[in-house]
Amino acid sequence: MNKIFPQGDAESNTAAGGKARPGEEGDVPRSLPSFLLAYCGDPASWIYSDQKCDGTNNCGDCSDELSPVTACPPCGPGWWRCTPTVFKYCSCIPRVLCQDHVQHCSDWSDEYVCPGP
Ligand SMILES: [Ca+2]
Ligand SMILES: [Ca+2]
Repeated sequence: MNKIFPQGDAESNTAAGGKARPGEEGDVPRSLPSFLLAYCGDPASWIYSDQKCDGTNNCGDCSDELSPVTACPPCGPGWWRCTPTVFKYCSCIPRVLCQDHVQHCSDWSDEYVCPGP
């Protein structure tokens, strides 16, 4: 996953005081412009705004993927809608996980309903 770092001079970021780099646990992203950030259902947690609605559970509670915190569009063409068994995904799994003989949906629809990638 590519992360967006702010454009512009790096010196102003260091000046803002960070030993911690953005993305590290416990870091408060004071030095980043707010448009680069999105907050999770738990306001203490944050993600880069491009991690919102990307299908991956970045917040840990899926609040970056699911209402009411975000209004993400439904699964795209590369995704299969189901309740995943894996922590990494929220309401969709990538279709490459269909028909791979491993259960990724709680109802097994990735193996028995999804036609595959
Ligand atoms: Ca996400
Ligand atoms: Ca599967």
